[in-house]
Formats: sequence, C-alpha cells, structure tokens
Amino acid sequence: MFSSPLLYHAEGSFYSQRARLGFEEKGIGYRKQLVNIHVGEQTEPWFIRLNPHGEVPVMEHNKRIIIDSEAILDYLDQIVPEAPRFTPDPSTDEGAKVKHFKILFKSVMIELITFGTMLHPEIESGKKLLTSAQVQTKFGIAVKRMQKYAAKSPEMRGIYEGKIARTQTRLSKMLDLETCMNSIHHLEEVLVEVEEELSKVSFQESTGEAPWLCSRNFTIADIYLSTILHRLVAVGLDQRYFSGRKRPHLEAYYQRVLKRRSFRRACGSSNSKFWSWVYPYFVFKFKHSVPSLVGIGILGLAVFAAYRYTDKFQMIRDKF
Ligand SMILES: N[C@@H](CCC(=O)N[C@@H](CS)C(=O)NCC(=O)O)C(=O)O
Repeated sequence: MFSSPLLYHAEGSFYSQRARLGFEEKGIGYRKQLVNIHVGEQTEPWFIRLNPHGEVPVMEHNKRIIIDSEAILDYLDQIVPEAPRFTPDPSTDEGAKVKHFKILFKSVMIELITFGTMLHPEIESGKKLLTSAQVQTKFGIAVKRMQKYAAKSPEMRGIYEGKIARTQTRLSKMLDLETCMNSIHHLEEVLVEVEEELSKVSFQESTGEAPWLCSRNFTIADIYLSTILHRLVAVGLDQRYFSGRKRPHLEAYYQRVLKRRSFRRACGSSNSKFWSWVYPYFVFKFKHSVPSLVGIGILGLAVFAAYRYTDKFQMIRDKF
C-alpha cells in the first residue's frame, strides 16, 4: 500500500507513547528507531537536523518528516481514513465531544507533573523515578552538550541557543513548587470531569462492549487520556488521582485500556525501567562505540600490515 514509516521515539517518552498508540490503533506496520533522551541523544546534530526542537517523536514517511505527536496522529488519520477516525468531524456530537476532551487533555502539563514529583518532596507520590539532584544533573548535562554542539557547528548555533534557553526555562518552572502544584490541582479538576463523563458511559459494560470516552471508538481523546493515566502510574500518582477506588470509573477505564491489544503493544513496556532506561542506555553506548571499535580494528590491521610487509620491521621479523 505504502512504504513503511519510520518513527524516532523513546520507549518511556509520553509523546512517543501517543504516536506508537496511533500506529497500533490504525494497524499500520512501522519501523522504530530509539533515541535516548535520557543521555541527550535528541540534541545531537543529526537529530536536530530532523527536528530543530530536538524532541521525540518524529516520523519519516515518503521523504516527509513529521514532528509533533498530534501532527503524527493527524497524518495517520489521513493515510488510513477507513479505520475509525481519531478525530471525527467536529460538527457531529461525537466529534464535538472529542474536540472538547482533546483540548482539556492538552491543558494538562504532564512534564511539570512528572518532574514535579521528583523535584519536590512536598508532592507525595508512590515512586520517585529520579532524585532531585539527578533531574538537575540530567538537564545540566543536556545544556553542556548543546553548548558543545553549538560551538562545533556555527550554522546550527541559533537553533541550539533557542533550545538551551527553552530547557533552562522549563527547568526553572519545574523547580517552582507553586507552578507544579497548580498543574497537580488542574489535573485534579480535569479528572473530576472525566470521571463524571465516564460514569455516564460505563453502564454499557454490561453489554460486553467497552465504551470509550466519547463513543464506542477509541479516538484521540482516548489516546490522550490513556497515556496520561499510564504516566500517572509511572510516577506513582495513580493513588492520588484514580486507583484504590478513588475514582472507580477512571480506574475501570484504565483496566480496560490495559487489556487493549494496541495499548499493550504500544505502551506495555513504557513504564518498565529496563526497557525505558537500561536497554536504551546500552543501545546508545553500542552505537557510539561502533566508530571506535572500527577505528581500533583499522589501526590493528595497519600495524599488522606494516609489521608483515614493510622493511621497517624486517629486523624484528628476522628475530622470530
Ligand atoms: N509537542 C511535542 C512534544 C514532544 C516532547 O516534549 N517530547 C519529549 C519526550 S516526551 C522530548 O523529546 N524531550 C526531550 C527534550 O526536550 O530535550 C509532541 O507532542 O510531540
């Protein structure tokens, strides 16, 4: 039908999860390339040339580069229009609802919530993926790397300076407890509304048909909601927001999501430390050690050839 798209992504990345879920929902075969955002691979010049924002996910298809998870989902909707649409016509009841919830979920500041739990002990969460010092080191390393690349490639200096400034602004927002608390409270309000909405649809469970947020189809509203809930589990905020019967409809919804094949394939490993931290680390190390391994090999061959075939080593050869 068409050539297989390539997705640059990171296993645990929130926005990559949305994109992968889009591919799985549409049943589109695709290739994946890991970008290790924990060690700053997204700031390397080859990636910045693909996406000057230096963010995953990025999709490459038929020589087109699509950046931003929402643009990727819209593109998938266009190339496979026969599957249920992620974004139905907003003039229909279903479409209007999807639009409303999409806007609502976009207002959730997931980065502030994610890193807020790590940076502020005041925000109680069941897990701390990183310590506050580790988060700050991670951002510090990313900035240093970008400064190095900016110095090396003057043609990309402006792009790097922009990203360095954005990174510093993001970190200072994350370090501000009040900003993070506002995001935590805003999410509470969002989920109150979602729980209310789900309470109207969950009765259909008795028919064995899983009703999703806006209709019987899994729309972009469900892609956004399911990945938000999955992230809350990852950072140990699910108890605060929905699990343990806190919000039973949301909890049941998340359980249904976990059973969905597409979700398991796209996000099943996202919250695993091994798949989102350890494995990408070794892939990155391997990729970056290949040039040195090749270099060592070439050097070895050159030394061997010189020893074997040149007069310079004749005396040594004669001794053996
Ligand atoms: N609006 C973008 C946001 C992408 C984004 O923020 N990606 C994060 C990972 S979830 C990233 O690449 N962060 C690395 C960085 O900003 O340096 C989208 O929807 O794709």
